Amino acid sequence: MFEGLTALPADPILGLSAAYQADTNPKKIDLGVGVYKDEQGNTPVLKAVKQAEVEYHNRETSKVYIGPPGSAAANELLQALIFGADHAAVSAGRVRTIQTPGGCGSLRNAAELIKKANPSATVWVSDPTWANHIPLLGNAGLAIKTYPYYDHATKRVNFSAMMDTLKDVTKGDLVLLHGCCHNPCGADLSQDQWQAIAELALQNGFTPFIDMAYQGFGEGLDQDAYGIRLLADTVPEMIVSSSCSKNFGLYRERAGALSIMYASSADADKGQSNLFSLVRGMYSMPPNHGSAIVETILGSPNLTATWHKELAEMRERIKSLRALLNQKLQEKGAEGDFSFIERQSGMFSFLGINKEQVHSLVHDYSIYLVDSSRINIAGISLANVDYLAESIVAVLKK
Ligand code: PLP
Ligand code: TYF
Repeated sequence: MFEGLTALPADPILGLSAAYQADTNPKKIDLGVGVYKDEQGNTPVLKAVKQAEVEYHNRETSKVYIGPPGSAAANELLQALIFGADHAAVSAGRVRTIQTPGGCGSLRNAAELIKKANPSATVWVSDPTWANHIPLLGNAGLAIKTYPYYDHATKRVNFSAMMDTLKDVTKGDLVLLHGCCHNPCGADLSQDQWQAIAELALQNGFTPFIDMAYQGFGEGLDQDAYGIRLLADTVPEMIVSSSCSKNFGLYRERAGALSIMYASSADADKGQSNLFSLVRGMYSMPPNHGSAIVETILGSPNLTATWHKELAEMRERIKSLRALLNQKLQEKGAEGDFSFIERQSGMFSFLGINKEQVHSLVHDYSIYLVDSSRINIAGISLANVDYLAESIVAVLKK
């Protein structure tokens, strides 16, 4: 039966890791897959996670099934992290959270629920957006359209073009927004822009759908949730897909959550029962370990303090690397203005070079990045930044 299948290309982002591993050039630099790295190029387990794992190991008495929504305590703690402690919608029982296999599992669950609630819904995604949004939402059968977002010329959000498209989006459709640290472009919405979107959503009736994969990597845990909390104060319904992969460094444990704010607690009860049914039809129940570690950290003031410190270190390292790359490019005489790298936030920015220049960086300089010229800032280090800047300056002349 399988002879009729045709071979498909691999994930272009994950594929870069294998090419990087196989490269024997001692100067090689990996700016591909978006995982945090320290100065040595490692992605260590956070201290808060290691300590929580010991505590959890000692406390765990059973491996019995966890159930479709996962841990109620973990879900409640994540609600507070995302919406803020004591948000009115949470207190009113209008926000319901389920534990999911990573942020990806959350996005896919959301897509399935949207499809069930409104089979003809269109999800509007930013141009550009994270490549995986297309299969995660589209494979559930949802129609996907794009709204203008990043202006490659100004290196900023083209907000007037964005709003000009979104003004025609109406009730029954959804607008997917990156909560912070836009992947791939690094250009985020200002507070005024969030306000304008919240007002438009309220006026037109479309449902905001927020992908929050980098809370704490931009300006801070609360600052990065500004848009979500403003929307939650303004609109009747919204969806939040969140991931613990980056901010807790739990990547392979697949810890994420789907939080839906419903118009009423009666709608919330119905929505939850549908989600449980969808989860049953896909994977029955989520993995436990990653979310149990998150629950252990967020449930302990000491571990939370350790985590906040480690998260701040990751955030500050990325910010300082942004400034450093801009400075080194200037010093080495790069043609053009790269100050946008310093201005943007989170793990990613586009270098803004063409595909041939990207290929030259990969093949001639062993600097690995995706074709779009997106770089993972965390892959830069004090040890490699000079070589990186010199190589970029060289390919800019091509
Ligand atoms: N959304 C965005 C924009 C991402 O960059 C990621 C990935 O890292 C995710 C969602 C989901 O990540 P995960 O499924 O690993 O939690
Ligand atoms: O964009 C990135 O690099 C991260 C990691 O299928 C990632 O979000 C990349 C590809 C993928 C899953 C995660």
